[in-house]
Amino acid sequence: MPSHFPTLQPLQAAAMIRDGQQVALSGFTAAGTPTAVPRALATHAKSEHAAGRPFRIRLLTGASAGLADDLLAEANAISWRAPFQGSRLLREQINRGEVDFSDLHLSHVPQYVEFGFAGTIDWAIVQATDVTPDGRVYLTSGVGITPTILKHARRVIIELDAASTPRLSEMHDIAMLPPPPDRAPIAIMHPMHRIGVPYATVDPSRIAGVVHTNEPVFAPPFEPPGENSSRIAEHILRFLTEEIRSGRLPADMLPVQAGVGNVSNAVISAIGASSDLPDFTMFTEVMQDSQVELIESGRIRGVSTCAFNLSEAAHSRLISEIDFFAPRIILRPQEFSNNPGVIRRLGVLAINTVLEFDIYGCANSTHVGGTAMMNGIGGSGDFTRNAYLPIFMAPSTAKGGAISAVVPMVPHVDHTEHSTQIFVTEQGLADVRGLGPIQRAQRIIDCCAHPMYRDTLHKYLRDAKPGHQRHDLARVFDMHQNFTRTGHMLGESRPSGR
Ligand code: 0RQ
Repeated sequence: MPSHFPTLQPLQAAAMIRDGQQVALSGFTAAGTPTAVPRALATHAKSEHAAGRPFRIRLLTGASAGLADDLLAEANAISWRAPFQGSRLLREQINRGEVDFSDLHLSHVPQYVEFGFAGTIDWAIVQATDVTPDGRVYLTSGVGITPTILKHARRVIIELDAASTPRLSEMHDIAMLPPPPDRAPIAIMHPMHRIGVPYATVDPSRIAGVVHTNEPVFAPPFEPPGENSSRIAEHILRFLTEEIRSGRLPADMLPVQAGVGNVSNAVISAIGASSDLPDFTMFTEVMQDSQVELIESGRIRGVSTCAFNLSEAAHSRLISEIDFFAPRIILRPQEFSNNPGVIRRLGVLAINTVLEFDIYGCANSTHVGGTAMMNGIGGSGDFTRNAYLPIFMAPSTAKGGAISAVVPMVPHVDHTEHSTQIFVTEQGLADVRGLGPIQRAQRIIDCCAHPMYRDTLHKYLRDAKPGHQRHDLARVFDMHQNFTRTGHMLGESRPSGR
C-alpha cells in the first residue's frame, strides 16, 4: 500500500535506534506486536556486538511481546524490560540478573509512560493496517499501550502489516484518560459500551517512516482440555450455578474475565457448554479460541478485550465472518480493558491461574520458589483486586507431584488474602468468603490440597504458634526447602516411587 511517509527497510529502521535508548512496542502478547523491525533490531544488535560496540535497549510493551522478546533476548539486546514477558530465554536472563525487569500491573503502564515514570520513550514501533497523512493510525489485533506511546515517543516507526485486515478497526475503541485530578468517570456501563474512536493518533512529523510487512502471527492450537483442566472447570461450573441459584449472582450472570492458556480456555468452553448457566458477556484482556466458538453459537453476547490470542483456525473463522463478529468484539487500550474502576463497576468474575497459594489465601503468580521470575503479574492483579468474585485456579501439584500448589506460606505474594475469595484445583473448590484465618486454612487444605500433602499441611497448622493466624516462622518454608534439598516438598517422607 503506498504511504505518505518514507518507506524504510527493516534494517534501515533498526539502524536509527541507538544503544541505551528506550523502545516501546505496540501490541499485547504477540497480537499487534511489530515483527520486522524487532527482528532487524536483533540482527543490528548482533552486528554491533560483533564489531565490539555495546548495544542494548530498554524495552517497554503492553504485555509480553511474542517473538520480539525471544529474538532480542537471543541477541542480548535488552537491558531493561517491563511490564510482562513470556519468553523462556528472556526469563533466564532476568533470573541471572542480566536484564532488569519491572513487573507492573498492566492497567498502570499507560500512566507510567504518560508521566515519565519509566523515562523518555525514544522510539515507538507500532504495527498498523494504515496511517493517514494527518496521523490517524489504524491498529491491528492487540492494542496494549499503543495510543499512549504514539503520543509520547520522540520518534515513531510504523509497520504496515498487509496480513492484518483493515476491518479490524471496526472493533477498536480507542480512548485515552486525561491527567488527574480531572478524570471524569469512564462511561463504560456495559462491556459492549464504546467510548472512543476506531483509530489512535500521532503527530505525523514524528513518524520516521513506514516498514511494510506481511506476517500473520497466531497462537499455537489449543490442546484439548486435560483431566485437571476438565475437573477445575467442573468445580467452577458447579460453583457458579449454585451462586445463581442462591441469588448471590444475578440470573443473567456477570461479565467474565479469564487468563491466558489451556486451563482458562477449557473453563470458558465449559461455561459455554453448560445448560445451567445463561448466555454471558466477557470483560477481559485476551480473547482466546473458545470465545470465538461461543460468540458464534450465541452463548457469548459480546467480548471487551485488549487483544486476541487466537490459533490460525479461530483467527481465520473470525476474519471470514467479520460482519458477524465485529459488532460483538471491542478491542480497547489496556488502561480501559483492565481498568480497576470499570472492573469494580461491572462486577467482573475474574478467573486466573496462579503458581501456588497458601493456607490463609495469599497467592503467588510470579516467583517460582520465591526467587525466579516466571512471566509477571500481568492483568491478574487489576482483575483480582477489583472483581466481584476473584477465582484462582491451579493444578494441586506441579512437577509430577513433587510440588504442592497449597503451602503454609507463599514465598512471594502477588495477591494478599484481602483480595482473594475462591480457590480451585482439580481436587475441589474452596470458598473462603466470610471465614476467619483458621477456618480458611482448614477449608483450603481439605478442598484444594492434593491428598498426599494434606496431613503435612494440617500438622503444620496444628503445631504452629497460636494467634489470629497460626504460623511457625522457623518451619514455614520447610516444604519449599525440602524441594530444594531433595526434589520433593515432602522431603524424606515422600511417597515411595516418587
Ligand atoms: O512448568 O512446563 O516446565 O512443567 O510452571 O505452569 O501449570 O502449565 O500453568 O501455563 O497456566 O501458567 C501462573 C505461570 C501458570 C501463569 C502461571 C510450573 C509448571 C510449568 C507453568 P513446566 P502450568 P500456566 C492474563 C492474566 C500470571 C499472569 C496472569 C501466569 C509452569 O498463569 O503467568 O495471570 N500468571 N495474567 O510445572 C514451581 C510451583 C509451580 C511451578 C506451576 N508452585 N512451583 N513451578 N509450576 N506451579 C494474562 C496476561 O496478563 C497477559
